[in-house]
Amino acid sequence: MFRKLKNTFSKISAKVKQEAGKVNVIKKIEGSKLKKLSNDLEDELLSNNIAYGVVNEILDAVKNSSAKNLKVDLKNKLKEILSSNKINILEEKNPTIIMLIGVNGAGKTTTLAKLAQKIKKNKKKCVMAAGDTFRAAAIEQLEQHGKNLDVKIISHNYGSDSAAVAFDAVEHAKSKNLDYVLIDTAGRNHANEDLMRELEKVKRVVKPHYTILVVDSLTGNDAVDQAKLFGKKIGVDGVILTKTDADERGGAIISVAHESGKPILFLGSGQGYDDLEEFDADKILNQII
Ligand SMILES: Nc1nc2c(ncn2[C@@H]2O[C@H](COP(=O)(O)OP(=O)(O)OP(=O)(O)O)[C@@H](O)[C@H]2O)c(=O)[nH]1
Ligand SMILES: [Mg+2]
Repeated sequence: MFRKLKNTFSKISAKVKQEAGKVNVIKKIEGSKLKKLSNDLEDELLSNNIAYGVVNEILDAVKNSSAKNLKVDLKNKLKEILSSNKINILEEKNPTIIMLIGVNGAGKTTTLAKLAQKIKKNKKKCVMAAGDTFRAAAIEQLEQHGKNLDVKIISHNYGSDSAAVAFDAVEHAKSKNLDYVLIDTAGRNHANEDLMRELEKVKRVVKPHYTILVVDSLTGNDAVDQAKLFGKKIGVDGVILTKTDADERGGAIISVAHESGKPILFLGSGQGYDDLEEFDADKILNQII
Protein backbone atom coordinates (compact mmCIF):
# COMPACT_ATOMS: atom_id res chain seq x y z
CA MET A 1 0.00 0.00 0.00
CA PHE A 2 1.20 3.54 -0.81
CA ARG A 3 4.48 2.30 -2.27
CA LYS A 4 4.22 4.74 -5.13
CA LEU A 5 3.30 7.72 -2.99
CA LYS A 6 6.19 6.96 -0.68
CA ASN A 7 8.58 6.86 -3.64
CA THR A 8 7.19 10.18 -4.82
CA PHE A 9 7.97 11.93 -1.58
CA SER A 10 11.45 10.42 -1.26
CA LYS A 11 12.23 11.35 -4.85
CA ILE A 12 11.15 14.96 -4.44
CA SER A 13 12.89 15.25 -1.13
CA ALA A 14 16.14 13.94 -2.66
CA LYS A 15 15.85 16.40 -5.54
CA VAL A 16 15.33 19.29 -3.15
CA LYS A 17 18.39 18.27 -1.14
CA GLN A 18 20.43 18.02 -4.31
CA GLU A 19 19.46 21.53 -5.43
CA ALA A 20 20.05 22.92 -1.98
CA GLY A 21 23.48 21.25 -1.94
CA LYS A 22 24.39 22.89 -5.23
CA VAL A 23 23.72 26.40 -3.99
CA ASN A 24 25.22 25.39 -0.69
CA VAL A 25 22.43 26.81 1.42
CA ILE A 26 19.75 24.84 3.16
CA LYS A 27 17.40 27.71 2.60
CA LYS A 28 14.91 28.54 -0.07
CA ILE A 29 15.42 27.24 -3.56
CA GLU A 30 14.40 30.02 -5.78
CA GLY A 31 13.46 30.93 -9.32
CA SER A 32 13.44 28.42 -12.13
CA LYS A 33 14.75 25.58 -9.99
CA LEU A 34 11.87 25.93 -7.63
CA LYS A 35 9.47 26.04 -10.55
CA LYS A 36 10.98 22.84 -11.93
CA LEU A 37 10.71 21.07 -8.56
CA SER A 38 7.19 22.28 -8.13
CA ASN A 39 6.31 20.93 -11.60
CA ASP A 40 7.92 17.60 -10.75
CA LEU A 41 5.98 17.39 -7.52
CA GLU A 42 2.77 18.28 -9.34
CA ASP A 43 3.30 15.54 -11.96
CA GLU A 44 4.13 12.97 -9.33
CA LEU A 45 1.10 13.78 -7.17
CA LEU A 46 -1.25 13.70 -10.15
CA SER A 47 0.16 10.36 -11.29
CA ASN A 48 -0.64 9.01 -7.83
CA ASN A 49 -4.34 9.65 -8.36
CA ILE A 50 -4.50 12.77 -6.24
CA ALA A 51 -7.18 15.06 -7.65
CA TYR A 52 -6.10 18.26 -9.39
CA GLY A 53 -7.61 20.67 -6.87
CA VAL A 54 -5.93 18.85 -4.00
CA VAL A 55 -2.57 18.87 -5.76
CA ASN A 56 -2.79 22.64 -6.17
CA GLU A 57 -3.55 23.08 -2.52
CA ILE A 58 -0.61 20.89 -1.53
CA LEU A 59 1.73 22.83 -3.84
CA ASP A 60 0.46 26.07 -2.40
CA ALA A 61 1.18 24.89 1.12
CA VAL A 62 4.83 24.12 0.33
CA LYS A 63 5.59 26.94 -2.07
CA ASN A 64 7.56 28.89 0.52
CA SER A 65 9.16 25.90 2.18
CA SER A 66 12.88 25.76 2.63
CA ALA A 67 14.66 22.59 1.57
CA LYS A 68 15.01 21.70 5.21
CA ASN A 69 11.35 22.13 6.01
CA LEU A 70 9.75 20.74 2.86
CA LYS A 71 9.11 17.29 4.30
CA VAL A 72 7.60 18.60 7.51
CA ASP A 73 5.46 21.14 5.67
CA LEU A 74 4.19 18.47 3.29
CA LYS A 75 3.41 16.18 6.18
CA ASN A 76 1.54 18.89 8.05
CA LYS A 77 -0.54 19.76 5.01
CA LEU A 78 -1.45 16.12 4.40
CA LYS A 79 -2.25 15.68 8.07
CA GLU A 80 -4.61 18.63 7.88
CA ILE A 81 -6.36 17.02 4.88
CA LEU A 82 -6.58 13.58 6.46
CA SER A 83 -7.68 14.52 9.96
CA SER A 84 -11.13 16.00 9.42
CA ASN A 85 -13.67 15.66 12.24
CA LYS A 86 -13.21 12.10 13.46
CA ILE A 87 -16.28 10.13 14.45
CA ASN A 88 -16.70 6.80 16.18
CA ILE A 89 -19.40 4.81 14.41
CA LEU A 90 -19.13 2.02 16.94
CA GLU A 91 -20.36 4.34 19.67
CA GLU A 92 -23.26 2.62 21.45
CA LYS A 93 -26.71 4.01 20.85
CA ASN A 94 -28.87 0.98 21.72
CA PRO A 95 -28.92 0.02 18.92
CA THR A 96 -26.48 1.93 16.74
CA ILE A 97 -27.78 1.87 13.16
CA ILE A 98 -25.16 1.87 10.42
CA MET A 99 -25.96 1.84 6.71
CA LEU A 100 -23.36 1.24 4.02
CA ILE A 101 -23.85 2.76 0.56
CA GLY A 102 -21.80 2.97 -2.61
CA VAL A 103 -21.42 1.94 -6.24
CA ASN A 104 -21.52 -1.67 -7.50
CA GLY A 105 -18.65 -3.80 -6.31
CA ALA A 106 -17.14 -1.17 -4.00
CA GLY A 107 -17.00 -3.70 -1.17
CA LYS A 108 -20.13 -2.83 0.86
CA THR A 109 -21.22 -6.36 1.72
CA THR A 110 -17.71 -7.55 2.57
CA THR A 111 -17.13 -4.46 4.72
CA LEU A 112 -20.45 -5.00 6.49
CA ALA A 113 -19.31 -8.50 7.43
CA LYS A 114 -15.96 -7.12 8.59
CA LEU A 115 -17.77 -4.63 10.83
CA ALA A 116 -19.83 -7.50 12.26
CA GLN A 117 -16.59 -9.31 13.04
CA LYS A 118 -15.22 -6.21 14.81
CA ILE A 119 -18.42 -5.90 16.83
CA LYS A 120 -18.22 -9.56 17.85
CA LYS A 121 -14.60 -9.11 18.90
CA ASN A 122 -15.75 -6.21 21.10
CA LYS A 123 -18.16 -8.71 22.69
CA LYS A 124 -21.19 -6.86 21.33
CA LYS A 125 -24.10 -8.13 19.29
CA CYS A 126 -25.45 -7.12 15.92
CA VAL A 127 -27.96 -8.02 13.24
CA MET A 128 -27.40 -7.52 9.52
CA ALA A 129 -30.15 -6.37 7.16
CA ALA A 130 -30.10 -7.78 3.61
CA GLY A 131 -31.11 -4.44 2.12
CA ASP A 132 -29.78 -5.36 -1.32
CA THR A 133 -32.96 -6.92 -2.67
CA PHE A 134 -31.91 -6.01 -6.20
CA ARG A 135 -28.79 -7.89 -7.32
CA ALA A 136 -29.03 -11.64 -7.96
CA ALA A 137 -27.45 -13.66 -5.13
CA ALA A 138 -26.94 -10.59 -2.90
CA ILE A 139 -29.13 -12.05 -0.14
CA GLU A 140 -27.38 -15.44 -0.23
CA GLN A 141 -24.01 -13.67 -0.14
CA LEU A 142 -24.94 -11.88 3.09
CA GLU A 143 -26.52 -15.04 4.50
CA GLN A 144 -23.25 -16.89 3.96
CA HIS A 145 -21.40 -14.19 5.91
CA GLY A 146 -24.04 -14.47 8.64
CA LYS A 147 -23.45 -18.22 8.83
CA ASN A 148 -19.67 -17.84 8.92
CA LEU A 149 -19.82 -15.19 11.63
CA ASP A 150 -22.80 -16.59 13.49
CA VAL A 151 -24.71 -13.33 13.07
CA LYS A 152 -28.45 -13.09 12.46
CA ILE A 153 -29.57 -11.83 9.03
CA ILE A 154 -32.94 -10.22 8.39
CA SER A 155 -34.02 -10.70 4.77
CA HIS A 156 -37.12 -10.46 2.59
CA ASN A 157 -37.57 -11.59 -1.01
CA TYR A 158 -35.80 -10.17 -4.03
CA GLY A 159 -37.59 -7.13 -5.39
CA SER A 160 -39.07 -6.27 -2.02
CA ASP A 161 -38.77 -2.89 -0.33
CA SER A 162 -35.34 -2.50 1.14
CA ALA A 163 -36.60 0.06 3.68
CA ALA A 164 -38.94 -2.62 5.07
CA VAL A 165 -36.01 -5.03 5.52
CA ALA A 166 -34.02 -2.36 7.35
CA PHE A 167 -37.03 -1.47 9.49
CA ASP A 168 -37.52 -5.12 10.49
CA ALA A 169 -33.85 -5.44 11.37
CA VAL A 170 -34.09 -2.41 13.68
CA GLU A 171 -37.21 -3.87 15.32
CA HIS A 172 -35.39 -7.18 15.75
CA ALA A 173 -32.41 -5.45 17.37
CA LYS A 174 -34.67 -3.56 19.75
CA SER A 175 -36.63 -6.64 20.77
CA LYS A 176 -33.46 -8.70 21.34
CA ASN A 177 -31.49 -5.89 22.91
CA LEU A 178 -28.76 -6.00 20.28
CA ASP A 179 -26.12 -3.30 20.09
CA TYR A 180 -25.89 -2.68 16.34
CA VAL A 181 -27.91 -2.88 13.14
CA LEU A 182 -25.77 -3.14 10.01
CA ILE A 183 -27.66 -2.40 6.80
CA ASP A 184 -26.41 -3.64 3.43
CA THR A 185 -27.70 -1.84 0.34
CA ALA A 186 -27.64 -2.44 -3.41
CA GLY A 187 -24.82 -0.91 -5.43
CA ARG A 188 -25.88 2.03 -7.56
CA ASN A 189 -24.64 5.00 -9.49
CA HIS A 190 -26.13 8.46 -9.63
CA ALA A 191 -27.81 7.80 -12.99
CA ASN A 192 -29.95 5.14 -11.38
CA GLU A 193 -32.68 7.39 -10.03
CA ASP A 194 -34.88 4.53 -8.76
CA LEU A 195 -32.13 3.04 -6.65
CA MET A 196 -31.12 6.49 -5.39
CA ARG A 197 -34.71 7.11 -4.30
CA GLU A 198 -34.76 3.72 -2.59
CA LEU A 199 -31.72 4.72 -0.57
CA GLU A 200 -33.38 7.99 0.44
CA LYS A 201 -36.36 5.97 1.60
CA VAL A 202 -34.28 3.59 3.72
CA LYS A 203 -32.67 6.61 5.29
CA ARG A 204 -36.01 8.29 5.95
CA VAL A 205 -37.57 5.16 7.43
CA VAL A 206 -34.82 3.90 9.76
CA LYS A 207 -32.85 7.11 10.29
CA PRO A 208 -29.42 5.48 10.53
CA HIS A 209 -27.03 7.11 12.99
CA TYR A 210 -24.31 6.69 10.42
CA THR A 211 -24.55 6.55 6.65
CA ILE A 212 -21.17 5.39 5.44
CA LEU A 213 -19.93 5.58 1.87
CA VAL A 214 -17.83 2.61 0.79
CA VAL A 215 -15.34 3.51 -1.92
CA ASP A 216 -12.96 1.26 -3.84
CA SER A 217 -9.58 2.96 -3.56
CA LEU A 218 -8.61 1.63 -6.99
CA THR A 219 -11.24 3.72 -8.77
CA GLY A 220 -8.91 6.74 -8.89
CA ASN A 221 -10.44 10.11 -9.57
CA ASP A 222 -13.92 8.65 -9.87
CA ALA A 223 -13.75 8.07 -6.11
CA VAL A 224 -13.94 11.82 -5.64
CA ASP A 225 -17.03 12.11 -7.85
CA GLN A 226 -18.70 9.30 -5.91
CA ALA A 227 -17.95 10.99 -2.60
CA LYS A 228 -19.38 14.30 -3.81
CA LEU A 229 -22.44 12.76 -5.40
CA PHE A 230 -23.54 10.44 -2.62
CA GLY A 231 -22.78 13.22 -0.17
CA LYS A 232 -25.05 15.60 -2.00
CA LYS A 233 -27.89 13.21 -2.81
CA ILE A 234 -28.02 11.00 0.27
CA GLY A 235 -25.81 12.59 2.90
CA VAL A 236 -22.73 10.79 4.15
CA ASP A 237 -21.20 10.83 7.64
CA GLY A 238 -17.95 9.08 6.84
CA VAL A 239 -16.07 7.00 4.29
CA ILE A 240 -14.52 3.54 4.25
CA LEU A 241 -11.93 2.92 1.54
CA THR A 242 -11.60 -0.69 0.43
CA LYS A 243 -8.98 -2.68 -1.47
CA THR A 244 -6.13 -0.56 -0.17
CA ASP A 245 -4.09 -3.79 -0.15
CA ALA A 246 -4.14 -3.62 -3.94
CA ASP A 247 -3.70 0.15 -4.19
CA GLU A 248 -0.08 1.02 -4.87
CA ARG A 249 -0.77 4.72 -5.21
CA GLY A 250 -2.77 5.72 -2.16
CA GLY A 251 -3.90 9.00 -3.70
CA ALA A 252 -7.61 8.16 -3.40
CA ILE A 253 -7.38 8.42 0.37
CA ILE A 254 -6.03 11.96 0.17
CA SER A 255 -8.44 13.06 -2.57
CA VAL A 256 -11.56 11.60 -1.00
CA ALA A 257 -10.73 12.98 2.45
CA HIS A 258 -10.19 16.42 0.96
CA GLU A 259 -13.07 16.60 -1.50
CA SER A 260 -15.74 15.00 0.67
CA GLY A 261 -14.74 16.83 3.84
CA LYS A 262 -15.81 13.66 5.65
CA PRO A 263 -13.62 11.52 7.85
CA ILE A 264 -12.07 8.31 6.55
CA LEU A 265 -13.04 5.74 9.18
CA PHE A 266 -11.53 2.43 8.14
CA LEU A 267 -9.39 0.97 5.39
CA GLY A 268 -10.22 -2.40 3.89
CA SER A 269 -6.95 -4.25 3.44
CA GLY A 270 -7.89 -7.71 2.18
CA GLN A 271 -10.71 -10.18 1.71
CA GLY A 272 -10.64 -11.69 5.21
CA TYR A 273 -12.98 -10.68 8.03
CA ASP A 274 -10.14 -9.16 10.02
CA ASP A 275 -8.87 -7.06 7.14
CA LEU A 276 -10.41 -3.78 8.26
CA GLU A 277 -8.05 -1.32 9.87
CA GLU A 278 -9.07 1.73 11.78
CA PHE A 279 -7.89 4.75 9.83
CA ASP A 280 -4.97 6.48 11.49
CA ALA A 281 -3.62 9.55 9.67
CA ASP A 282 -0.33 9.60 11.61
CA LYS A 283 0.35 5.95 10.92
CA ILE A 284 -0.15 6.46 7.20
CA LEU A 285 1.86 9.65 7.03
CA ASN A 286 4.73 8.02 8.87
CA GLN A 287 4.68 5.29 6.24
CA ILE A 288 4.78 7.63 3.27
CA ILE A 289 6.81 10.68 4.26
N1 LIG B 1 -8.44 -7.22 -1.92
C1 LIG B 1 -9.57 -6.76 -1.39
N2 LIG B 1 -10.74 -7.16 -1.90
C2 LIG B 1 -11.87 -6.67 -1.33
C3 LIG B 1 -11.85 -5.75 -0.25
N3 LIG B 1 -13.14 -5.44 0.07
C4 LIG B 1 -13.92 -6.14 -0.79
N4 LIG B 1 -13.17 -6.88 -1.64
C5 LIG B 1 -13.61 -7.76 -2.73
O1 LIG B 1 -14.34 -6.98 -3.68
C6 LIG B 1 -15.36 -7.76 -4.28
C7 LIG B 1 -16.70 -7.02 -4.18
O2 LIG B 1 -17.05 -6.95 -2.83
P1 LIG B 1 -18.56 -6.84 -2.31
O3 LIG B 1 -18.49 -6.73 -0.84
O4 LIG B 1 -19.39 -7.92 -2.89
O5 LIG B 1 -18.96 -5.46 -2.97
P2 LIG B 1 -20.40 -4.74 -2.95
O6 LIG B 1 -20.15 -3.27 -2.89
O7 LIG B 1 -21.26 -5.31 -1.91
O8 LIG B 1 -20.93 -5.14 -4.41
P3 LIG B 1 -22.45 -5.07 -4.95
O9 LIG B 1 -23.30 -5.68 -3.92
O10 LIG B 1 -22.43 -5.85 -6.23
O11 LIG B 1 -22.74 -3.62 -5.19
C8 LIG B 1 -15.35 -9.10 -3.54
O12 LIG B 1 -14.66 -10.03 -4.32
C9 LIG B 1 -14.60 -8.79 -2.26
O13 LIG B 1 -13.94 -9.93 -1.73
C10 LIG B 1 -10.56 -5.34 0.27
O14 LIG B 1 -10.42 -4.53 1.18
N5 LIG B 1 -9.46 -5.88 -0.35
MG1 LIG C 1 -23.16 -6.11 -1.97
